[in-house]
Amino acid sequence: MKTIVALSTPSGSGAIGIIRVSGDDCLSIVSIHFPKIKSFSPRKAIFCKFYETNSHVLDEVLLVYFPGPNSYTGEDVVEISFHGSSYILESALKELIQSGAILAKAGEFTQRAFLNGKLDLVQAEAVGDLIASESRSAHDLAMRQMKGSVSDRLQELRQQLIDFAALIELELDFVEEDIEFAQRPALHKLFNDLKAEIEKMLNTFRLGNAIKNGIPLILAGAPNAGKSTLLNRFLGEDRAIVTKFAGTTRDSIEEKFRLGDHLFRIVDTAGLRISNDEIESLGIERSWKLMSEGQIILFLIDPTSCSSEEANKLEEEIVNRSPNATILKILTKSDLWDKMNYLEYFPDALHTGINVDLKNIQTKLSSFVADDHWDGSSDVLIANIRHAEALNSSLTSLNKAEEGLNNKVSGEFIAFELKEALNSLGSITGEVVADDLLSSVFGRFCIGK
Ligand SMILES: Nc1nc2c(ncn2[C@@H]2O[C@H](COP(=O)(O)OP(=O)(O)OP(=O)(O)O)[C@@H](O)[C@H]2O)c(=O)[nH]1
Ligand SMILES: [Mg+2]
Repeated sequence: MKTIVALSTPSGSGAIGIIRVSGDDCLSIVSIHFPKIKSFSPRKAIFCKFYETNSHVLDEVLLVYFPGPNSYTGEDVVEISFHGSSYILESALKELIQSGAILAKAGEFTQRAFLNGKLDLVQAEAVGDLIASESRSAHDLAMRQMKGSVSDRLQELRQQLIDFAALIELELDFVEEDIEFAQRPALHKLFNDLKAEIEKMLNTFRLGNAIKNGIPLILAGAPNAGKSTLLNRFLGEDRAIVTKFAGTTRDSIEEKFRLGDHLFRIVDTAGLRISNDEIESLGIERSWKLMSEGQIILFLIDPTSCSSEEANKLEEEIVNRSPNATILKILTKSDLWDKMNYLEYFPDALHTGINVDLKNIQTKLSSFVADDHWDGSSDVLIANIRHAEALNSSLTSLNKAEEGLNNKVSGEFIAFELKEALNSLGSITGEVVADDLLSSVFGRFCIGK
């Protein structure tokens, strides 16, 4: 493989910047710039000078050599820590390219690690997730995937399918004798078990995705209820416009914030009412749609302007439109009212207001997260849309195969669908690699990883 080079730390100035080189000619290319080093001891930090080809010293650096196959990529790798000036780092890259290395593409180091069998595709993607993780739960999830929990489970599923497909193939070889090696009741049971397993994994996607990208938290309620005010308080900044006029928020506003170990994606929406204003109506439509996709809805009620009957009616509609969401009722503007008065009508509600801290709401949110295992504590979690799509298509193939079995269609058809299901499962870990798969997976990485 040609030797690649890239800056592995973010560009810009910093205390240090690390350039990584990997490939067959790694040592011969690097040694051009370190004429004083007689031997590159493996895995030892060497303090030395980096020379440009014109013998000018560019920097004093720390160099570590990892001989393949015991390196990240499985190839010979050298990592050089420079002082983090953009001039030094750009010059060093230029020098190494002049000496024969080529600039790495996004994710190419990890792609080589995959191609050299150092990690499977799920683990490679987990490296990307780890770099992008913004909370402890997202970090834990990526670490678990790197260790291979999803890969192991998929491997078991694939093995069962392979055994199954082998029996069907055997039948095909003896088609004239009309022998059934694969006992039908046992086949049906296997189908059901497999499908249940895949469905179980698919069901974790909502959770896995929420942990990775933030748990969706929708602020909903009538106009003027205090939604944007609460958004601003969660974020600690004046992100959304707040006015005394009902119908201020038109378009939804989405921001992330961290609470304890978790990342939330909080969405402020247009207040819900029948409106003759075309723009506001579009915003309200969007609010309903967001709520139907939401996981937790903070339903805000200003009890000074909304009766409990009106609030109950609105809540009923929210429940109807988003049956899977957890709804947390919050009475707002408590500084304006006598608490006992209104809390009597809404016994299960929390409250907020000027000078009321958010502790009670935050504690409740944390308890929801723990109850629904949004802390990433489940063993196998699907957090990647590519994996979910592949699981879905394997399920489709299994359904077709089962239908074929019920309708007594030819073994060839069943064998074909089983192979399709196997391919879909195999594409998740990278055992089966379609042409454009690798570029789409690794293209999302940053350069230098
Ligand atoms: N006294 C008091 N006023 C509040 C409180 N929360 C919000 N308000 C006021 O209520 C009015 C509406 O607040 P917003 O946060 O804009 O309400 P909203 O729900 O986003 O309204 P729309 O965007 O129109 O749907 C503003 O004048 C706020 O200052 C509160 O806790 N106490
Ligand atoms: Mg608003």
